[in-house]
Amino acid sequence: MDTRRALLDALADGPVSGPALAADLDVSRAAVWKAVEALREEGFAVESTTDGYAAPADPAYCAAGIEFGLDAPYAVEHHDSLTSTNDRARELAAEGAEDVAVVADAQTGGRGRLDREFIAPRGGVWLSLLTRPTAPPARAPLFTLAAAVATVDACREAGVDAHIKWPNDVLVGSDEDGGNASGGSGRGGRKLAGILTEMEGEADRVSWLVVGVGVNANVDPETLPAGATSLRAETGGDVDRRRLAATLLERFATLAETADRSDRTLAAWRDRASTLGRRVRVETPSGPVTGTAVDVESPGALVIDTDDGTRRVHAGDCEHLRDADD
Ligand code: BT5
Repeated sequence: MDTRRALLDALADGPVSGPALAADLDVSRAAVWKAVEALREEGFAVESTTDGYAAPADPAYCAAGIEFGLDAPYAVEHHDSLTSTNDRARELAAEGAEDVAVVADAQTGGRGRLDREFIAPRGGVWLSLLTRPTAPPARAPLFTLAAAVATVDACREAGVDAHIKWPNDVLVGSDEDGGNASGGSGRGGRKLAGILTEMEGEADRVSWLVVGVGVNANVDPETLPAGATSLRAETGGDVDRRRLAATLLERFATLAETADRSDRTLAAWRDRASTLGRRVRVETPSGPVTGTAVDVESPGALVIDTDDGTRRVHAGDCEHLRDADD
């Protein structure tokens, strides 16, 4: 483990003196001092107390802040602004990196699926995690489901009752409480977060996988597309983005560890989904499929009971229908 992470871990256990740290980490005192200064420079304001170095009471939303006390095997890279955190993670993948989470305060060219634009102003959590799972490419959608579960759990911890709309939207509320005259938009609620997974693989193995998650955390919904909401708008106050990002990474790591046991991820997903049991219309690349969503199957297919029998759809945009709509 590098000195930086070891230092963060030591600080998580309480104040510790420079000499004790040097002995524990088996490095020189000068190396400890340099590592402390580097953390401060990043924005993690290590305090000097009579008991030695101590972590800041309220760590900032920066790389070290997110890594501090993080129970997941990821390093964090923080940027003030990027075109897209997914693009940066792909760049890191090309350089051979793995297990890195890229976060940015703002994105100027955030991407959704099918090259749609994703608006990502300051205040949100825009995060892309680069991993190299030992899984065949066909199982990649399971990681998207895992990310949706992790995102919902992080939002719920922040006090917002989020749910998943297949395949990867994280929403709050339902159409019915939107209260518009047409009785709902079919969106299935207000969109709080979106997920974009990209990967490169060979025939039998994923080479790299980038899971990009965008959560409208402390963002004014007026700066977002219609139908979007933010954690701040839902809770009435700023949420702790550092905790949100850390929880998201920790939940994802736990599910990814057991990705060879898809039943765990699927069960967690079903538990948090609002799509199952609903009448839906999914726009698939080969045309619309309408019916009742009855289940999700590995690696992420939505099972729909239609008038013409059971259909399994693997990709598409899903609309929640009111019974009279179809
Ligand atoms: C998504 O696509 O929702 C996936 C979004 C993934 C964004 C993350 S942020 C970190 C990482 N870096 C990136 O560049 N991307 C990832 P999709 O399901 O295709 O939805 C896109 C649609 O959502 C748009 O066409 C808008 O209608 C709407 N939208 C755009 N920005 C939004 C926002 N901030 N909140 C809610 N809805 C938004």
